Amino acid sequence: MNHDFILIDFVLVLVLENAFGCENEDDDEDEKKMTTDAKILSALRANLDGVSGAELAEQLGISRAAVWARIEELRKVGYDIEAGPHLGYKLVGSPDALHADDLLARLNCFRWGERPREPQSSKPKRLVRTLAPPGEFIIGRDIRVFERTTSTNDVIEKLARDGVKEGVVVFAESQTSGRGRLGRKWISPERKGLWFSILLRPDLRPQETTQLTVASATALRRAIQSETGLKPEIKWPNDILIAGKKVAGILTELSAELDRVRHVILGIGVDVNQGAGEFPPELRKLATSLKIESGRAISRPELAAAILRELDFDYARICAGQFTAVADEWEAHCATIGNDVTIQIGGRKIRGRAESLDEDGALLVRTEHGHLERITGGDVTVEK
Ligand code: BT5
Repeated sequence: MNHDFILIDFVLVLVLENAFGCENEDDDEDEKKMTTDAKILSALRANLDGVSGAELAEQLGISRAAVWARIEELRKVGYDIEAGPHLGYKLVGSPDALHADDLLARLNCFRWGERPREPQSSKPKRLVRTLAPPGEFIIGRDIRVFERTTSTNDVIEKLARDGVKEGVVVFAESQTSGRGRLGRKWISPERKGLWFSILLRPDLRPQETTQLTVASATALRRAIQSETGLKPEIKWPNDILIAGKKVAGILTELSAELDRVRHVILGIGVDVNQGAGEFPPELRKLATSLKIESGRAISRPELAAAILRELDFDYARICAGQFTAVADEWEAHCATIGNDVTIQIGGRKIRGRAESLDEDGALLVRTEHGHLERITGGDVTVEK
């Protein structure tokens, strides 16, 4: 029995076949998750110069009075929606809080490769895009937001056992027991970052799941760069760094049989709007936030949607067997490859030069004794 893949990086839960009743939910589950509020926000985002109440009502199959009532509710939770006889309804501002409807709307109003339309003219008040059909993407087709959880990975684990479809994302505004690898603590202050987990059910062998950590890192890097203009670097296996400090971490947890993955939970933490003094003293030299690095507050919902879109894109690449393309991109932005590293694996220390990734996403290190070691977990220090 080969248990190599248990090493360090993953929490592996070996489960007996059919131990849990993991039936997928109904096929219309995606449809159910798109509430009226999500549809209204999606239409408003797709039509930034305004959309008439009559058209919204027709598109959603509800009365104009019902549209108006929902708009009032959205205003109460912080959406700034202008209204006027010629303007129709126009979204001019959104709160920084995470709302599942809003995140769904952001994902449904445009997809990968399409960028949001800039406001152009106030004239045509027609819906320029109808809502994306459900099922067009996987990651984020079902989004749940909690004010507070223990760890979002725990919530996803429960959903996985209940048979919920892959792609569900759980966000928490704060976590009381956020964790890193090997039971380390992950600090998750309220409304300062993005603390979320995703359920995946990929058709991969357990030892290939490092591919998903690698894909998450490339997706996170792209999203952070496009939303902030910063240039993050990736540190194998699970860190995103800016100016040498950690700004995001990935925790990949796996439930598998001997040769088949049952489900993977990707837990992602991104430090977004903490000020320099808001990190605990022991982290101040090691950690940073996007706000500290960019000098401005970053919209968490906007960043969250960008990350989910990029993750979906990379997950599609992994599922299509295109890990090499993901790995090439990863290597191009990696602070580890080509450098001398020290890797601590439990009580063992390996020194050498990080050469590349292999086809499973493991790190290949040429040791000081000239051997090529395949590293699947551990803590890497890059020697300067
Ligand atoms: C990680 O572990 O970097 C994985 C972090 C994953 C967090 C997410 S949040 C949503 C989901 N739910 C969870 O419970 N977890 C995931 P690791 O490589 O072991 O790094 C942990 C170390 O990072 C700690 O020991 C600290 O030194 C440092 N650290 C803790 N909180 C941090 C923060 N907010 N920002 C930067 N570094 C932090």
